[in-house]
Amino acid sequence: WFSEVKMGPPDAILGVTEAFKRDQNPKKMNVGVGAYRDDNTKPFVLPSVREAEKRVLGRGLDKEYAPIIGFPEFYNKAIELALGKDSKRLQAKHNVTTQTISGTGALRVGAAFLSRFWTGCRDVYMPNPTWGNHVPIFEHSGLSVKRYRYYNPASCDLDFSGMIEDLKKAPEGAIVLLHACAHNPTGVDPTVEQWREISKVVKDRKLYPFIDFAYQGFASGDVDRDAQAVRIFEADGHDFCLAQSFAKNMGLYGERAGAFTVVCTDEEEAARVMSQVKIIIRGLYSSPPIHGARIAAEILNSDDLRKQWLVDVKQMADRIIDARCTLRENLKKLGSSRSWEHIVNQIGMFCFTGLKPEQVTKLAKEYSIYMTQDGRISMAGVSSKNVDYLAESIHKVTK
Ligand code: PLP
Ligand code: TYF
Repeated sequence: WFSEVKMGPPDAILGVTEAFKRDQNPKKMNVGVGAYRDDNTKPFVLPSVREAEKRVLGRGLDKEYAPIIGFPEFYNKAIELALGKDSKRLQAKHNVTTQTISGTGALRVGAAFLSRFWTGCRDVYMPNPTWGNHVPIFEHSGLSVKRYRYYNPASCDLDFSGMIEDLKKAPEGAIVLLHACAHNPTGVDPTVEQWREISKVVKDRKLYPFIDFAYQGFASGDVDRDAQAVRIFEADGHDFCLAQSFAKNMGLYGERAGAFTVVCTDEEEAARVMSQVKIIIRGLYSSPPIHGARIAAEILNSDDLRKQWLVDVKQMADRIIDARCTLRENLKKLGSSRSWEHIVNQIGMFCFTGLKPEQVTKLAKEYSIYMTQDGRISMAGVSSKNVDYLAESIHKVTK
């Protein structure tokens, strides 16, 4: 039956882990996938998550199906975390919020909803570059992927004028995908002033914002500060879609806890949109997984756990910032003639090194250091124990 099916390529990001696993070198490093590691490069379960899980298990809950849209104790707190307690749109009940299968699920449900109901243009404008999975998520839903300029490799910084120019040229009614903070893969975010201008252009050009918020807390260590862009869009009166993930900021990767929101024009529209989002989810996977959402809800609803969690998030963000500084310092000490300032200027989980594909290949082949082909390093995989080796190896391939 499937004799015509061609072999597909391995995933650009997850394929890196597969290659890493096959390598026998004891010095090998996996700085491919964006998953936080502790200073011993071991997966890290947040203390707040451990405690929340204990409390959840202590309740002896059953394993019944969750409702189609998940648990309200989870999704109501999730959207409040993004928009803030004082959000006017939440108070006015303009939001349609559902639990989803992590951030990917939120994007996929959103893409399916827009594909079915969006009456504007079917183009989705994404930053160049963007998270690799954004493209198939929207294409699988039948929308057409376009790009806006985002990163300037010459300056290792935001190409803000290019971005604004491209957004101004986008057709009226197009969808525009924005990374709320800690842009993946570049680690480069617009400033607050730039966000205000982006918001204005999106409004003037009648574009529809879809905001991907996968790293709340990971950019600055402060969940409210990282929400500034989203809150600017709310304050400017946009209607928009929002995808949230608790994979990174709660370290709940495999638990798949996320949320999807449509901020609607009014409560009546929200009721109609909710009915259709439910129909879409039912047809895709019926209902979301329960355990991760229970843990996240436990944290977000208890004062003590929430406090602990904010400390945990800050600790992860700070360790990454430290690792950036050490990597840059080491490269300087080794006498690298290149400027590695961007390593410390970029934020969030990733560093877009500017390494060329052949240098990336050499690092994997000769030094057993595995990163994505675009030269992205997951800083979360860098520790005080392997940072010297990483710096030396990068120096050797960039001499
Ligand atoms: N969006 C971006 C930009 C990401 O980097 C990720 C994960 O790496 C996600 C969404 C969604 O991840 P998950 O489905 O694990 O929540
Ligand atoms: O490192 C990244 O950019 C992501 C991480 O189910 C990831 O691709 C890995 C697995 C997954 C979702 C996201």
